[in-house]
Amino acid sequence: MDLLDDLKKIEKEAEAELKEVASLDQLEEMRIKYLGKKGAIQSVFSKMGQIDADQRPVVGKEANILKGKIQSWLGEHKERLEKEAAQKRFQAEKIDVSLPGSKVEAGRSHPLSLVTKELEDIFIGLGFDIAEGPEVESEYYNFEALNIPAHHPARDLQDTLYIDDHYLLRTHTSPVQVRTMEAQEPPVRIIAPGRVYRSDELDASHSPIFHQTEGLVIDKEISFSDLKGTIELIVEALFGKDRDVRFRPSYFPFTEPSAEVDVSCIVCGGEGCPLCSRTGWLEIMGAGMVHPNVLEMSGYDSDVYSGFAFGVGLDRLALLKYGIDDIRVLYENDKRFLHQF
Ligand code: 2NL
Repeated sequence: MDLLDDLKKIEKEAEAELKEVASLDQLEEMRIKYLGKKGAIQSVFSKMGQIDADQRPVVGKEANILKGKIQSWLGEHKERLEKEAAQKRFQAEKIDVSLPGSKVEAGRSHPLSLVTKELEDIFIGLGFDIAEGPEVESEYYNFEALNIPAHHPARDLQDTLYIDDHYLLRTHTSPVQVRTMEAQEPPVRIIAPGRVYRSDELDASHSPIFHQTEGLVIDKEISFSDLKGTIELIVEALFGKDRDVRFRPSYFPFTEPSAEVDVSCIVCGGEGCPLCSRTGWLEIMGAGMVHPNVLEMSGYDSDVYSGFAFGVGLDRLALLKYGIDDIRVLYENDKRFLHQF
């Protein structure tokens, strides 16, 4: 047996195998194979007893040299693999600090939110509460309780979006006021802002979804002059001191008497221009004294209590206040439009 030959074979084999080692796991396998307790070098040492005594120091020396050689090969290779892995990681984690940052864009309030908030602030200042209610309503709360009879055109499929035979998308926020009256005794001082629905085709001045704020005041001895005073105050807060206010007789089933409220044109001041169709006036809300039937249906004694109510279209108010000529832009969510507010 020639152990020196064996050592040479082991060296050649290890040298070739090392080239194929591509991972730290493979490297460890190789270490065990050559340098482990049952490894190739150890097997040479364990055969030492079978060779001539004078050969033993020579073989021992060579075996130790090869052991050291393989150890240093493995060490160098390990370093190389670790460096490559680190390089790969650095490449993957590379950050180009010269790239522009990703900007967090600050949000803006929608013009409808702005006018709603403005109205809420004004009314909170006057001692009103803000009331809310469901957008899917029963025929009772949306029509019946508001003295709107069965044959009234507002109830028609043409005008109202029905969910089924008895439920519909509220056509005004009045049901919120009815629910408030049912739930509490006078005095009542509330506004009900919110989204309402009608079966309208979308065009520059109509949208099937729009927004309204209704107000309701009920107490003993509330008169039409309370209504006038309150509305004059609101108009001043919304449009400034220079505006005139005009009340025109009108009709709503839920108020008696009823009025349309006009404000002197915010563009021409009353001279007549395209915005006001040369009348000098802009119609901004409807109002009136709450009909006794409405009070009675909600459980209030109409001999003791009286009240006034009004309704403002928030979309139209937003268009007027911000000089917008098409309602559709309020619902398109085009950021170029929304970012102007
Ligand atoms: C308009 C007209 C109006 C009311 C809404 C109301 C509510 C109750 C009782 C009586 Cl619970 N009235 N609301 C009254 C008059 C007019 O709105 O043209 N809105 C845009």
